[in-house]
Amino acid sequence: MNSEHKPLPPGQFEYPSLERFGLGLFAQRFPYRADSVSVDIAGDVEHPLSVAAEFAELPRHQQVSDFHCVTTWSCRDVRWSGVRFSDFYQQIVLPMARPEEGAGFVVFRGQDGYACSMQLEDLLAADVLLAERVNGHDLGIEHGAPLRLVAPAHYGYKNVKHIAAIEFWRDRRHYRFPFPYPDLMDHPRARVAFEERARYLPTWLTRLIYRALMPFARRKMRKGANIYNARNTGK
Ligand SMILES: Nc1nc2c(c(=O)[nH]1)N[C@H]1C(S)=C(S)[C@@H](COP(=O)(O)O)O[C@H]1N2
Ligand SMILES: [Mo]
Repeated sequence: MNSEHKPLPPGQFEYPSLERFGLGLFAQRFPYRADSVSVDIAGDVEHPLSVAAEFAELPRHQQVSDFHCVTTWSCRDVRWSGVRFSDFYQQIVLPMARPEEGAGFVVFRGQDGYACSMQLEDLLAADVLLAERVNGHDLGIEHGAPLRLVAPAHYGYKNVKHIAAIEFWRDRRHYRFPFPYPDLMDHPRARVAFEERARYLPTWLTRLIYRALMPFARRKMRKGANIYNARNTGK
């Protein structure tokens, strides 16, 4: 389908490029190991483990999908490649980590300290990737090196970058949205099509607040990346 005629989801406007974005707290936090993938699998599992070589052997997929940030900007037609979450779950998590019955509350932790949860059933959708590449390049520190989640049906904040660990829990006891940000910013599913931006607040208010905050967050993230790049090219 020609994307120019595909309407954006409710409350979103088109932004011309995928720029580094996120919560201000993480603007100057970066991955400590950006060049090789290693994922800790933990939580209510019989056998917690860390995978690297096993992950490298999974089949790779490419997909083109639109990216929707909760602050109302969307970037169309982002080309990702990586491993389907469902392959990772079926070929690594189930046989090797052996999650307990009902461990369907999944927490992703980033190397920068960011964390967000997803429901297992949402992660098993065919368009959910653990991505290593974007638009023909390996992920850089801007977009989540070495590995990030891509779940196009869910707002950007669920798409955790710089993945360090993936935890499978039976309940949400071991998780909170990064402090000091309020829990109400974190909808348990955050589906774009249903405009599940946040909890409790009316949609019109959430749009208004986020739209106002967006330029500040963008500026902060840009500045953070510039500082990182200056430090790492100066060496
Ligand atoms: N580790 C980590 N993942 C994160 C964030 C972050 O600050 N740290 N920000 C989230 C938000 S709010 C958005 S919109 C997307 C932005 O992805 P991008 O920087 O590749 O555009 O990453 C999400 N994943
Ligand atoms: Mo976002």
